[in-house]
Amino acid sequence: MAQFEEVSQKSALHPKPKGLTLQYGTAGFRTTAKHLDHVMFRMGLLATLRSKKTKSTIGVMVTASHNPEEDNGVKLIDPMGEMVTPAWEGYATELANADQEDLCSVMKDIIGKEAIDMSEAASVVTGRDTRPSSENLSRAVLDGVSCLQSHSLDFGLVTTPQLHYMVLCGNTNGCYGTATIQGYYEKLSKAFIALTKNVQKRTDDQKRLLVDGANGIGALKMKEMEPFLKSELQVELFNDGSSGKLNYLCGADYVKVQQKPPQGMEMRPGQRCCSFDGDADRIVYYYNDSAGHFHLLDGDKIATLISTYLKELLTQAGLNLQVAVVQTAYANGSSTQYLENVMKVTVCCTKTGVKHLHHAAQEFDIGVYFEANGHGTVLFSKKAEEQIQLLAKDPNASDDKKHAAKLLENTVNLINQATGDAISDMLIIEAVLAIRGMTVQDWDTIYTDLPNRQLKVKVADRRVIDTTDAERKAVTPAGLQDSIDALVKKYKQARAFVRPSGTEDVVRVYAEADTQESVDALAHQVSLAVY
Ligand code: 16G
Ligand code: ZN
Repeated sequence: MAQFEEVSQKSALHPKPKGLTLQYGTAGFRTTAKHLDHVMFRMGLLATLRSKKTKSTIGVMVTASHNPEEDNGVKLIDPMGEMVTPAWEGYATELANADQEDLCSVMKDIIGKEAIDMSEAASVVTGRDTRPSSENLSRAVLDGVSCLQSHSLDFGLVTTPQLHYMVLCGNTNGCYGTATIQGYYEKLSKAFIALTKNVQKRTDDQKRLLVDGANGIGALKMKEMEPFLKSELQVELFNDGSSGKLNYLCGADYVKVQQKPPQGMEMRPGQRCCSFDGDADRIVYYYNDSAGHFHLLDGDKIATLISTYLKELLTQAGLNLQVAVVQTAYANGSSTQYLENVMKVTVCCTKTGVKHLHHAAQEFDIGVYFEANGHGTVLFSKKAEEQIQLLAKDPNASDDKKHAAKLLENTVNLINQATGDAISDMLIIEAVLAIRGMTVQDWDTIYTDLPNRQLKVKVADRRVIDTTDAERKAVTPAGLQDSIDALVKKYKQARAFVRPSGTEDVVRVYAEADTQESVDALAHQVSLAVY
């Protein structure tokens, strides 16, 4: 077949470095950019096969998120804006690691296993972050796509969630929104303005937000979006990419891990600040108090703020819809306690990685999911969206109920349901704070985080650690969990777990307890038990 000849020929232009094996990990392939050209070409091929199989548009995003600027990565986006299924992650790994001469036979194998009709049309959309390597790498993706005569559309510089949004819009005949960058800005800003315009006495100070763009794509896109927000949000942008290096001493990951503000941000006491990560799919908030102490409001605090707001509106609207919050083992124990015992919402815990949280959240009428690191969104079931829309239009509903339903309707429109999105999350947080008349300090005091500590441990083979119960218990090696349990017993309000990282060659240790001294000691002791 001519298609395969072209694949053979063109793949020679994207040679695989000898002896290199890579794995499609938690968020796709990620490694030094130098080693990724062949992977990109091959992901162009695989995205085309996936498109033929699903008869839908598939996305390919070139980014390494919060990794250093020298790294890069790629991930595939499935028809509804989700991560690809595990079977296709397996194919991605096989295809990326195939020797040059075996490439076509590995492809034919996938085509056979999935019974793909190669005469089907295909459509692939691509996007990339601001890394210097991203432009060439995304060209390699498009080279792969063109080998199989697929239709392609390159969105160029976009945030990861913007590409997820394009894929979802493209596959739902525009019902979700218009599949253009302009369409994205218009949808979100319209909802944001509708939510905030009726809020009385919002001062300019309350409208002001300091944003750390991590010197990445999020900064660029915030500048583009600003005119659409019509001064309802006044963003002061730092680390906008004009001079600093991507993710270097800035960005959501740096702020969360270091528990300190990014470099270059001029914070006044009490001022609301937030940081995006390198591809703008994660966000954390923070402020300095008048004594100069730094306060971090992470994904758990965001989930609490949003779920509390949604629950109140549902009660006001008289809608009987179940709100659940999906967390991971990293969620601070105080947040889980507060959600379960005070807010009385269902809380469930999944393995780390957005795809796990996303799938769990789909099980509820309204599923709020956030990782502590700031990655998350809200999913509304069809039933929930329909009930909200019906009530907002119901001529017999009371003004109070209708008002709540309209707020809910605009909230649905403001949220990027394809995936966690720093820009959309920021706008929803700003809207909630405005509507509820809350300062960042009010938000922070909803509950107090338990002191916690994360450590990394380098071991010979991290795969010897196997976990269960959403990574909260180690099943192997034998005796490890018993040792952890014994250590945890020595401290008050304590909890600890270990898990092999899905993105780095390390074992991660997490601990929390009643005081910082206790938790530091506990984390240290647990890390010794891992050896
Ligand atoms: C990836 C995941 C993130 C997760 C992190 C855990 C996506 C898009 N990203 O970055 O959600 O928190 O991995 O890394 O799924 P770890 O396994 O090294 O701890
Ligand atoms: Zn990211």
